[in-house]
Amino acid sequence: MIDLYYWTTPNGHKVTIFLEEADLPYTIKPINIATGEQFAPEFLKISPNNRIPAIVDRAPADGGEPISVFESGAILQYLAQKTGKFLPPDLRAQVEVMQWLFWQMGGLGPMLGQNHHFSQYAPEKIPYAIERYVKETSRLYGVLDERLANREFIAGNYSIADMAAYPWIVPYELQKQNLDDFPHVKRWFETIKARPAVQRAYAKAEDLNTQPTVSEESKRILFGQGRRSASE
Ligand SMILES: N[C@@H](CCC(=O)N[C@@H](CS)C(=O)NCC(=O)O)C(=O)O
Repeated sequence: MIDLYYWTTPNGHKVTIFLEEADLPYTIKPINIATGEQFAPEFLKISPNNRIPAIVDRAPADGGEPISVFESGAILQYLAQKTGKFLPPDLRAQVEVMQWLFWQMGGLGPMLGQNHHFSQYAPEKIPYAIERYVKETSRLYGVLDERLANREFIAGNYSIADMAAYPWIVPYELQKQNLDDFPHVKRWFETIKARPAVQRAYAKAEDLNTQPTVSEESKRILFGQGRRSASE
């Protein structure tokens, strides 16, 4: 059984998508990041970076003590290795998946996150910052579009690379992107959106969080963070 420490954000959706696709039993442990639950000492033991998602696998493959994992890319890789699903064993095919997974983790996610921040949440509209991240978002969509021009999924077969990227494309309108400009991304996006497991994953999010709007208090919690002291 997997415990999933989760909130209803793109990085959270990556893991519910995997768990639904692989049909693995799991329990959601909600961590409401808008109210500061990510700072609870018990959660920080599992996720020292005070971010969701994180998992605890209570039945690891080696039969030993429970294993906890934070960072969505590491979680996807762990679950893929545990189940033998969505990460091909063949060396070359695996490299294809892993480089695109890291591309998502190091590029697509962080850059689109900054796009969301400066376009929607920053207390002042800074045209330079908005333009910088909207343009970088377009560039990354362009890279993905080229990649998908001659393959159905990012690394050939449907894989953890697709599960990592898809939730970040869902808010494309907020990111000031038009999917008609990226026809291969559009086709890929519609294909993944139609998958029953993906629909189940997003339905879980809707059940949990009926108020996804970010209040002024949650902005303070999320965007006012500085260094935590070790004694806190
Ligand atoms: N690189 C991390 C990023 C995780 C992350 O940024 N999570 C956000 C939600 S999408 C979060 O938990 N934010 C809480 C906070 O900023 O305190 C991952 O992919 O797991």
